[in-house]
Amino acid sequence: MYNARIKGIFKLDDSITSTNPVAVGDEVEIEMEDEGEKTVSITEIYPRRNYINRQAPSHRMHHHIVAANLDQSLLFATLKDPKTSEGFIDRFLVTCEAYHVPAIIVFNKTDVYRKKELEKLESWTAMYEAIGYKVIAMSVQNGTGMDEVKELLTGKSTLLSGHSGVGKSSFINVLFPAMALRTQEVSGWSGKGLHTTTFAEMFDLPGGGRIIDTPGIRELGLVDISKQELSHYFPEMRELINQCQFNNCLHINEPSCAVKDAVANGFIDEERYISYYKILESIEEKSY
Ligand SMILES: Nc1nc2c(ncn2[C@@H]2O[C@H](COP(=O)(O)OP(=O)(O)OP(=O)(O)O)[C@@H](O)[C@H]2O)c(=O)[nH]1
Ligand SMILES: [Mg+2]
Ligand SMILES: [Zn+2]
Repeated sequence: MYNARIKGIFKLDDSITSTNPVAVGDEVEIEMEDEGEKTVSITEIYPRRNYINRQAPSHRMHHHIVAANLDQSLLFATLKDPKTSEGFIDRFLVTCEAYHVPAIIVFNKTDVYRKKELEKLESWTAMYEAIGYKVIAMSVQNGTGMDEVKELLTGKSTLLSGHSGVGKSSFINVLFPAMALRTQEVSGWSGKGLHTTTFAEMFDLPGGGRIIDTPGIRELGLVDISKQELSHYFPEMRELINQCQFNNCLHINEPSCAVKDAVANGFIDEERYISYYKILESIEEKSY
C-alpha cells in the first residue's frame, strides 16, 4: 500500500471533462518518492478496458469516473429501508449496458420484507430475468443468498453500487470480518441511508478477484447517451428496433413501431417502457 499523488497533467480519454483523472480500478505506472514514507507519484494511467461514468453530483456538465477495468457490477437494491425505485434500477442498467459492463441485481434485506415487498420481489425478479439479467435475493443479516453472491465474485473485478443504506459496506464486512468498514443504520424518520461511505475503495478477495465499495448514489445522472441510442440499452427493445418502420424511431409517436406493439401485447413490460420514456425525457440533447 502506497500513498500516491498525481504528477503532471494527464491527457484524459478523448474530451472527457472528468472531475477525477485517476479512478479506482485504474492500472498505473508509479515512481517511488519516499521508500520509508511509502509515498509514490503516478506517472501514467494505462488505457482503460472499460469504465463507468456518471454525472458529477456537483456539476452537471462534468463527468465522474466511478471505477475502471470492471468485469461486472452488482447493483444492491432494497425494497424496504430504504426503497429502491424501479426507475433507479433501470437507469443503472442502462449505464452498465452503455459501458459494456455486465450487471447483476441483488435485492438485499429480504429478512425485513413482508407480503407486499415479497410480492414485488417476485414480480421484479421475473421481469428482470425475462430480459436476461441475473437477480439474487439476499440478506446480509441472516445469510440468505450470500454464498451465491460470493461465488459470482471469484476471480473478477466487481463494482458494488446502490443507494445509501442498502448494505454495501455491511456485505464487504461479512467477506472480510477484519475490515470493520463503517456502516450505519438508515434514518428512522426518512427511511434513507446516511451516506456513510464517502469514497470508493477496492479490496482484494482472498479467493482471487476484487470488489469495490462505493458511496451511495442519490440520483444517477446519465452521461454520453443520446435519445437516439437509448433504446439500444434496453435489451428487450434492442432486438426489435430493426422492425420499426423508421430507422430513427424513438418509439413514442411514430407509426408502425415494433417497440410500442411489443408493449401493447405484453412482450415488453409496461414499467420498463415507462422508465424508458422518463429517461428519454431527461436526456438533454447537446447542441453543438
Ligand atoms: N435488516 C437488515 N439490515 C441490513 C442488512 N444489510 C445491511 N443492513 C443494515 O443496513 C444499514 C446500512 O448498511 P451499510 O452497509 O452502512 O449501507 P451502505 O450501502 O454501505 O451505505 P452507504 O455507505 O451510505 O452508501 C446498517 O444498519 C446495516 O446493519 C440486511 O440484510 N438486513
Ligand atoms: Mg457504505
Ligand atoms: Zn419504434
